[in-house]
Amino acid sequence: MKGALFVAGPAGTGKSSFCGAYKEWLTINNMDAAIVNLDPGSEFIPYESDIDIREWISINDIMSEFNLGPNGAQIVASDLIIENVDRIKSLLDELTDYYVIFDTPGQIELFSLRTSSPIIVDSLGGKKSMLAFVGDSVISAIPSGYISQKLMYASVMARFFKPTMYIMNKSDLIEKEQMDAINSWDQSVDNLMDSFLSEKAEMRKDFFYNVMNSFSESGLSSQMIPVSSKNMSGMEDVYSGMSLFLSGGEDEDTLYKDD
Ligand SMILES: Nc1nc2c(ncn2[C@@H]2O[C@H](COP(=O)(O)OP(=O)(O)O)[C@@H](O)[C@H]2O)c(=O)[nH]1
Ligand SMILES: [Mg+2]
Repeated sequence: MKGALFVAGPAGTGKSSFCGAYKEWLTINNMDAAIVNLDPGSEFIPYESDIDIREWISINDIMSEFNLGPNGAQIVASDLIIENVDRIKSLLDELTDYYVIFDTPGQIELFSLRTSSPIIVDSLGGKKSMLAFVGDSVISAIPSGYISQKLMYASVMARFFKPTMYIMNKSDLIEKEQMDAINSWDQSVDNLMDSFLSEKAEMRKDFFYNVMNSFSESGLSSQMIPVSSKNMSGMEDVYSGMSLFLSGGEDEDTLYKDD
């Protein structure tokens, strides 16, 4: 395997669509790419998977075996992924020159809050593992949505402590002015707070100012990559981010350095 990209994010932001689009982009550009579907609960996936956890884990079987509803079964299913790691690893051994993209469970907490997930990432991708947090451009275009998704992004980083790209998917659904506003929030916490206060005038500014300022000071705000999985735009920027990491340009030490 050349590199491993674990794609995480809230439900419906387009993780699976992004996995499919990125694989297609890599393939068009003459690179070998494969997708591992790690979401046992997905009913439909918008790509052809190369390895699929649903071959070994079935939500319906878990529901009847453990007498659980769909939500409980999804949690058990996430924890059962780890029992299939060796099986997946032996299939990955055959993909020597491949970029491998891992699609993760639909709801973010099923991946980022399970204690098994960082172990799964380390076992499957090792030192070549990077994460991609997929956020939604439409949600990001509103200051409160921008802030909420940034906090989710931070929670993924706190959990996995791996280099993590911020992919802002569905960029085709927002206007140029909205994209400009998002960029201006990325550039300046003052701009973000001005917009946030005009959305929620009753909010206390200090708390969020300090939180967002810490993003800005740590360099995390500059990493959002606008992408449209529908139009296949932005994929080359994702590839650059991955290449930079894989070539040693951005490792855990440099990403988390304090200054
Ligand atoms: N317009 C647009 N829709 C998208 C894009 N990516 C995903 N979608 C749609 O968003 C919905 C959720 O996508 P999906 O990939 O299943 O999200 P997931 O739950 O995060 O895996 C689907 O209806 C997709 O067609 C995009 O870049 N642009
Ligand atoms: Mg999905």
